[in-house]
Amino acid sequence: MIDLHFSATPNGQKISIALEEMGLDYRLISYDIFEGDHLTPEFDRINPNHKLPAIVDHDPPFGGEPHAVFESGAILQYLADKTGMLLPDDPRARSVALQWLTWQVAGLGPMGGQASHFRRYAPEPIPYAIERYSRELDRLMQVLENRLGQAEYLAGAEFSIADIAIWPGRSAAGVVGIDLARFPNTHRWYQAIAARPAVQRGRSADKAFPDKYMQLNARLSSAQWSNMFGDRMHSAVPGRP
Ligand SMILES: N[C@@H](CCC(=O)N[C@@H](CS)C(=O)NCC(=O)O)C(=O)O
Repeated sequence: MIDLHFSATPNGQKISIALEEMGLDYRLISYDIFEGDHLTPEFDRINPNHKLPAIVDHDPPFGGEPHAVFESGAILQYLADKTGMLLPDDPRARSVALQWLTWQVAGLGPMGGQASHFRRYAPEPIPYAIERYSRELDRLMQVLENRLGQAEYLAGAEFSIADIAIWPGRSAAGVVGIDLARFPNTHRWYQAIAARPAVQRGRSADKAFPDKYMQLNARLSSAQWSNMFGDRMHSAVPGRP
């Protein structure tokens, strides 16, 4: 049994989809990040970075104590290693899969997050920041489009954890003003993955993005803003004022 510490966001859905695809039993523990559910000392013991998702595996493949894993890319790799699924055995294809997985967690995800922040959450508009991150996100979407013009899936012929890392954020890119119609290869890939039964289970009603996380002009209360970006979020890390 695996505990999935989850918020209904693209990062959370990466893991619910992977667990469904791999047929692993899990218990969904939902957090409302606007309300600061992830800022507790209990959650610090699972993820010292206080972000979702995280898992606790009560039956780790190496035995012993329950094992906690944070960072969505590390969780996907852990689950692929545990099950021998969704990461190609062929060393070349495996290397390609890990390149695209890393590209998502180190590039597409953070850049998309900043584009989202400055377009949707910043207390005042900062045109330079909006332009900088939106343009970089658009460039990354073109990189994805070009790859999916060469191969069916990110790693090549096989669906892998690289696709799972990238897929949930594609619909969120529309919310920050990316014109998805410009990327037909990405659309073809998105539709093929959306039709997978395990993917549908991994984003079913209890895991679907709530409207409040998808608003273009998000209006947070001061308490919610503090939980997400301000003093409450910062002071959750021990040692911070
Ligand atoms: N690099 C992390 C990013 C995780 C992340 O930023 N999670 C968001 C939800 S999508 C979160 O927990 N936000 C709450 C906060 O920043 O306070 C990963 O890939 O797991």
